Amino acid sequence: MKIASADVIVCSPGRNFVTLKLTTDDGIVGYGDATVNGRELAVVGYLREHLCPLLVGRDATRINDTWQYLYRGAYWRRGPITMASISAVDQALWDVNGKALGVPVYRLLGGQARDYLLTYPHCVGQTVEATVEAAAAKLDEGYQAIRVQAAVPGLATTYGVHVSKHGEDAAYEPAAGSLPEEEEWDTGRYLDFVPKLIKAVRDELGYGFALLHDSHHRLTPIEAGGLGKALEPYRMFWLEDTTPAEDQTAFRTIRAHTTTPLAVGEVFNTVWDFQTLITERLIDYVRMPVTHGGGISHLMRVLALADVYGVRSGAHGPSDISPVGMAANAHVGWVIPNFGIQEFMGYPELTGEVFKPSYELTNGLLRVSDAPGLGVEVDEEAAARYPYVARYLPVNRRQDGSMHDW
Ligand code: EZ4
Ligand code: CO
Repeated sequence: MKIASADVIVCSPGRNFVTLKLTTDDGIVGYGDATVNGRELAVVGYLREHLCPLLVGRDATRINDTWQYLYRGAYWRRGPITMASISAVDQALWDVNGKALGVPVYRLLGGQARDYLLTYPHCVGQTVEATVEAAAAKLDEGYQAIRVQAAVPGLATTYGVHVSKHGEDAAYEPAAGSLPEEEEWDTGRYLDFVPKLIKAVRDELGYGFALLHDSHHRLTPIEAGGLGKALEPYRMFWLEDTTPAEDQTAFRTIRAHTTTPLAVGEVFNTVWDFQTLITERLIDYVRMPVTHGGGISHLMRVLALADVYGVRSGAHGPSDISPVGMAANAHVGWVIPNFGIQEFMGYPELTGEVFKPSYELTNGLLRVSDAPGLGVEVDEEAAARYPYVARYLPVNRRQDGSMHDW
């Protein structure tokens, strides 16, 4: 079974997605997600110009060898663009091989290890009261885990609580066409506010569910340690991305100050980003998703290392990872011993016109299907109706006008 063609599908059904399509000489089609929000066409260029020519004619059954060929064969390797591109190839090859053998990918990865995947949605509001209400509504729907974010008083904007036409979440809809939106940041206001928000959620709704919060890379290590300590009474499931993620040693400081569990890695792309964090037991959850972390093959390897140190999975699952990438996350979660939780933010309605996943989400529990491969169909005619739209993620400034991490 040889790869006969490699094509890149770019579409924007509600938001941009980049999808690699591999077709074998016996007509089997496999898909892989390569969406990097706000930098989509850089990945398209990497795939079309640099990887696709290497793929045509290769043996489609040699997934590991192809991974090594693309990774070791890139002298300038790693980074989100390279690793999302390699990931798409890896996902598409697993999809092809599952379809060729008539089995779901999880069967090839070792088989089912659990009956469902615990997921969490986003609960947001402009006030504490509205956020508690949004959280209560999700718990009523049957969710057992929720992430809460609320507008910080005194700031014009807050990460994750933007009102856009797709709902109250900035990540749904980066600014279209123009320059990035500018958000406002003040660490003091944020640190004063978050413990009050989390306390209100626990006081009103109790402790019978997992509670998560995302700091989105904005604190210093000592600020992060202080926040983690302040949140200890509320028994968080995790505190996410407290500090800018490129500094692994920051977590030594954070860890020394708090027992609140820590999650990091949604912007990571290889095992090397986790080496210190995992082997020194500085984190509790690996956020790296299949799409941005070199594919199913590489994420499995990272999670095998994590398991040795008692670290569990908690894959990024925003609406800017396509249903193909979400399915790939789910197949990995289905088989590993150290699954923790899966983020499932949800998709704009239009996305469902192009991507037809067979996984099922019921009462916040995600189950993969027995469809061969990854189990996601892509309607290419529908994709053609929604051409790419240039969009940036926001940037972030402190109140004195200087740049801060978004
Ligand atoms: O900001 O996916 O935990 N989730 C997040 C996301 C990210 C977006 C960026 O594209 O931090 O909302
Ligand atoms: Co996050």
